[in-house]
Amino acid sequence: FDKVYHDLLERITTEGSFKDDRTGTGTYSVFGHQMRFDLTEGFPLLTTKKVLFKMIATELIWFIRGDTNIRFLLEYDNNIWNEWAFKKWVESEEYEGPDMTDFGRRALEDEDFNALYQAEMKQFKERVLGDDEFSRMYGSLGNVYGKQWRDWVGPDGESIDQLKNVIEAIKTNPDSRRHIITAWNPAEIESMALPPCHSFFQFYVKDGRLSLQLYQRSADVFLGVPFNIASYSLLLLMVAKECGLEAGDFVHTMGDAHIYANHLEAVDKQLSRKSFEPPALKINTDASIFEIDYEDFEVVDYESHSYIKAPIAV
Ligand code: THF
Repeated sequence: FDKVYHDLLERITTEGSFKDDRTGTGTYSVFGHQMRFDLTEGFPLLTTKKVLFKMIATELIWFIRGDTNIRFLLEYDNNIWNEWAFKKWVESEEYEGPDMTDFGRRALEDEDFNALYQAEMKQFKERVLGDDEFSRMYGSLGNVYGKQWRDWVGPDGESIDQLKNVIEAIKTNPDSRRHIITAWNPAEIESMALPPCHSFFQFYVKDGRLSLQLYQRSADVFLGVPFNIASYSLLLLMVAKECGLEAGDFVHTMGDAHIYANHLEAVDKQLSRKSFEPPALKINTDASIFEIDYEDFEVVDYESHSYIKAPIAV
């Protein structure tokens, strides 16, 4: 599994071309890449750096619940979506603290500002966790993944539960070529803190095996992709179990696959490491996919190299 991912890192570092991006960091990118993971061989949690399964599992459960408020994530000490909610807060009318324009970049460049930012972020998290009214207003990321998966609003205001519908269709009509869930809702892009990166996926059933292919329009290959691989593989295992099928392949198709310029050193470090055998994943419950908790998952025999820290681009 690590090799498939390392091949992508290597492809971008050798063939990738430099491009400016929305965040002002700069990236090396290729356009169009596909990886395939056969889940009968194990669970694709990378081993050449430590990847925090808890963050991946709690984020996925959050999507499945149709939740779009970071409070749920914070309750599990999952901080991966904080910056996007924080951005909405500091750009709002109500915010009266110190100027946080471009906080992502400035926090990296200016130590004094970073201290100010950390303090402001700490307060923000405490308010999202402790203050219901504030949380409703500013903990929400808008109509992001969870909303579109579970409650896509149709032309007459009706709610479409894409995830429920697809599971039902896999059970009753496995050969269908329409097992699709899309988070890319053009009418609602404006109301999202960040337009969906992993935007569209499809299931496929053959010989009792369920496969899933994801189209990811924009892939932060060093920080995001290890999460995305494990997340969709976990979703595939959960849906397969729900439908009484075995898991087949997770196929990961990417549009703009990029490495941020300030991740290159971290990438070199990771590429120099030898991989371990992949772990296995167990789901220790018969609860339905809509009721599974984080505690029901068990990662078995995960042996990995240490973390490699790198800054997230906002
Ligand atoms: N924005 C950017 N620039 N990259 C992304 O991958 C990304 N995501 C989500 C939304 N916007 C994005 C958020 N997903 C980490 C991992 C995934 C994220 C956000 C952040 C991250 O920082 N991981 C660290 C440690 C995490 C921790 O300890 O809390 C890591 O080392 O893996 C694409 O889905």
